[in-house]
Amino acid sequence: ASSLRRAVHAIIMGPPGSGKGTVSSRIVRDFDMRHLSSGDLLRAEIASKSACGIEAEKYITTGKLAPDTLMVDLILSQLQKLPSGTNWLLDGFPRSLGQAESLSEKEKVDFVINLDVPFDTICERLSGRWTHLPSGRVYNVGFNPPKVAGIDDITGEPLVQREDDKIETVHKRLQTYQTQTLPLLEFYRKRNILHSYSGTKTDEIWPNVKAFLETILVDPKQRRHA
Ligand code: G5P
Ligand code: MG
Repeated sequence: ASSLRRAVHAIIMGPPGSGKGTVSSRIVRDFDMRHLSSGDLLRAEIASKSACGIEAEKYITTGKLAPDTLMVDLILSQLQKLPSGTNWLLDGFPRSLGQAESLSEKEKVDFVINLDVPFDTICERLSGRWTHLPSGRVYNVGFNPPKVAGIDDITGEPLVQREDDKIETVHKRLQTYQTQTLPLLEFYRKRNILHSYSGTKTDEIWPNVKAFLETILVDPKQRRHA
């Protein structure tokens, strides 16, 4: 009785540059899930110069976390806008215990995918990342270069290097991850919903993530290429 199935709610976690955006784009390509990236949402708020964007920008450019209340309001309001029954995948939220607790008060989370990628690999990757800000699409000079340098494949619009991908800010973001976000793994491990994938290459991690998702999203309607 697929009409009775409950929506699937998932989180993708991992340090900055671990491939959350890259893996998420493969998930939405192959499965019926809505991807919500907290970083993409914040960058959209900054671009539109909203009060929330102006507030958040100070934190992003220094590699710190934006305040919990701002993030919880932003994400929960987005989730409320989704039609009921939507399968969702949160990328980059929650990132603190406070955020995780607020989320768990409002929403059931079925599983957490954790990308465990060494910090050395990350520093190398982020220096070669190019981003299409309006869509959040990411490229990398070596790994998945755009067809034309500096131009988004789909829209033909310019790509930019994110302000916070400067090496000093990357180090700060990794520190923030270690002190504030890493403890969340334990929060979800205790609830028996944490699934970790280790590696230095997304192409090696992805088949394992995909195989896991196929065991959860078993209804053919939830698979794009079934
Ligand atoms: P974001 O935007 O969530 P981060 O730092 O968590 O930022 P980021 O940088 O977006 O995460 P990612 O999505 O994990 O990284 O990784 P990605 O973009 O897919 O891949 C990184 C690069 O590596 C890309 O160029 C990709 O092409 C390449 N790549 C992928 N796989 C491979 C591979 O196998 N090989 C190679 N060579 N390359 C590969 O958050 C930004 C800021 O917003 C605030 C914070 O200030 C945060 O710092 N924020 C929040 N604050 C508070 N609470 C929250 N919940 C917040 N969320 C965001
Ligand atoms: Mg990302």
